Amino acid sequence: MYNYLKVVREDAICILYISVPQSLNALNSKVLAEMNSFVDNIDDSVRVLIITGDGEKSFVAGADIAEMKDKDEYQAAEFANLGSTVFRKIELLDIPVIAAVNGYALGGGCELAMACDIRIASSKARFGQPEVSLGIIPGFSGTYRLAKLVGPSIAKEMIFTGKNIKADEALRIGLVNSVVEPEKLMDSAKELANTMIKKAPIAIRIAKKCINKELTMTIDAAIAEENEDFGYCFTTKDQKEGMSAFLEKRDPEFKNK
Ligand code: CO8
Repeated sequence: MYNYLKVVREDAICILYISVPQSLNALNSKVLAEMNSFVDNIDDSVRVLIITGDGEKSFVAGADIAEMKDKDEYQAAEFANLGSTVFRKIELLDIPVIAAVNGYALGGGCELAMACDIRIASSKARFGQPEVSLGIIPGFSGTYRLAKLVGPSIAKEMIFTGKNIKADEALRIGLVNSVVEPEKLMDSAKELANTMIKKAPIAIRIAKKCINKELTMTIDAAIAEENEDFGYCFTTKDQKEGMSAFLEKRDPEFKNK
C-alpha cells in the first residue's frame, strides 16, 4: 500500500517505520504525502502509535536535500508547509505517539521526533538541527518545538551551531525521555505503550489535549480548561470503573466509554 512506509500492527499498538533506505530515511514530498495519508486513515482501534526508522542506522536523516536543492522560495515554503502540517497532525492525534529513535534524527528527523509525545532513544541515536550548515533554518516547526522542549538558550545553541548531540546529551537537556541499549529500543517502546493501553483511553485523550492546548494558553485559561475537562471525565463509564476498581482492590477494565 505504501512505498516509503512500513506499518506493523501488534494488537492495539501500531508501529510506523519510515523506510527510505537509499537516503537514510530522508523525508521527500512523496514520503510526507504517504505519512499524511497514514495519519488521516489511522484505525480507531490503534491505542498507541510508535514511529521509528527502518534499518539500523537512521531514524530520519532530515528532509531530502536533493529534492530541496533547486526549489524557489515558494516551493520551499510549500514543502515546509507539507511537513509541518503532517507533523502537527501527528502531534494532535488523540492517542499517545512514541518516537523510538534508533539512529540519526537530524533536521526534519529531529523535528519529527519532537512532534511525538514521548521520545525513547537508542544509545546510538544522534540528534541535531544542522540546517544552518545548508543555508536554511529548521522548516518543519523545529524552531518552535525545540525551544519549547529544551528552552530557547539550548535550542539556539543547537540551531546556531548545527552540531549533532549524542543520546545521553539529549537526555540531559530534556530532548528525550529515556535512553536504552539499541537492542532494547523497540521492546522499551512497546512496554511503555502497553502501560498506557491498560489505562483509560478517554482520560489519556483529554489529558493530551489539555497539555497540548495549555502550551499556548495563559495559566488562568489553562486552569479553567482543565477544570472543565476534569468534569467531563466524570461523564465516562471508565471513570466509574477506575474508581470502583480501586476501592474494590481489583484491576480496572476500561471500555473506552
Ligand atoms: N537528504 C538526502 N539524502 C540524504 C540525506 C538527506 N537529508 N541524508 C543522507 N542522505 C543520503 C546520502 O546522500 C547518501 O546517498 P548516496 O549513498 O547516494 O551517496 C546516503 O544517504 C547515505 O548517507 P552518507 O553516505 O552521508 O552516510 P554517512 O553515514 O556517511 O553519514 C549522516 C550519515 C551524518 C546522517 C549524513 O548522511 C548527513 O549528514 N546527512 C544529512 C543530514 C542533514 O543535514 N539533515 C538535515 C536536512 S535539512 C532539513 O531536514 C530541513 C527540514 C525542514 C525542511 C523545510 C522545507 C524547506
